[in-house]
Amino acid sequence: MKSAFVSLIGRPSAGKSTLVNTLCGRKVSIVSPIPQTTRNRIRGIVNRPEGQLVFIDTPGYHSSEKRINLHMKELAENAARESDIILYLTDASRKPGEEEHLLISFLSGLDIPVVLALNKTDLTEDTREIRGLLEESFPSSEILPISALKETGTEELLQALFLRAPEGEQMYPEDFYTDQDPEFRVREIIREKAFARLSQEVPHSLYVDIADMEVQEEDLWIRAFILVERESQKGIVVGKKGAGIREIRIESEKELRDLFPYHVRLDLRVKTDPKWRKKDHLLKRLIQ
Ligand SMILES: Nc1nc2c(ncn2[C@@H]2O[C@H](COP(=O)(O)OP(=O)(O)OP(=O)(O)O)[C@@H](O)[C@H]2O)c(=O)[nH]1
Ligand SMILES: [Mg+2]
Repeated sequence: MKSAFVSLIGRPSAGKSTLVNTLCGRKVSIVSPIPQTTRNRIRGIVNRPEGQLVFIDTPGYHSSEKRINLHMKELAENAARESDIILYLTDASRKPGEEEHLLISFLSGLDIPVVLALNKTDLTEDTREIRGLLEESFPSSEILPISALKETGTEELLQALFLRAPEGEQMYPEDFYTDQDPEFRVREIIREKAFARLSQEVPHSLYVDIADMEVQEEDLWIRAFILVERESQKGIVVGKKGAGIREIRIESEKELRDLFPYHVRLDLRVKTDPKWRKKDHLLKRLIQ
């Protein structure tokens, strides 16, 4: 049996979380068009007759001196260092930028096999520039064209990963597809629904906290907060006559009801937590 930890590394919005979900055949990690959606290391487990691959989705690789970005970059780097195989995902629809060069220099310094996947090939035919850069940087690695969204090339990618995976015992029972605790999943689903209806700086300025979760017979009661940095952002999230927060609540409840075997009742409110992105103790708790 084969068994490996595979870290998924790539610039923000390359499609890492979409790919983890496609490979696992279900939603493991939240997705949005906003760069830097993923803030954590998220495990998604794939079981096949060949063995088990444990994927580690990571925050998009991005260089910035902001404290939160430094935490996220370190998290991605540590996930890469601790994995058996690195799956480096690039976005074929964008010109390779500074992030690509930074990543290539980081990955070149590690002694871990790198598998290269070129994502979003449904959007473009011309992949010469990014291919050229990858061929030059990783001369012995094959480049696999895929579309995580349209689910093309992903079986071939799995086969390529199993080929490089070492022999070993499975690390999780076969019916596991992730190891996230329920509270974390709730926070992430609410964050995804909030990201879907907000723009510019507001998504980056929010996090979600759970006050309590309690089962009462058929119901799962969840009391949660969306925390933003400023009063003005609170108004944006709440929306006209509360329409914004209501929509986030309803969308979250829909998905949570599919996830938990209870009738989920969500009490969702908005609060401010000024300068939370500068609080190291909070960042340590939120970004891990
Ligand atoms: N057309 C197309 N869009 C894709 C594909 N894969 C992902 N996307 C879209 O790209 C956007 C970003 O996807 P994510 O999966 O959140 O990207 P990510 O790399 O996890 O982003 P971060 O967590 O911010 O680093 C979303 O709008 C996805 O729907 C693809 O193969 N084709
Ligand atoms: Mg992501």
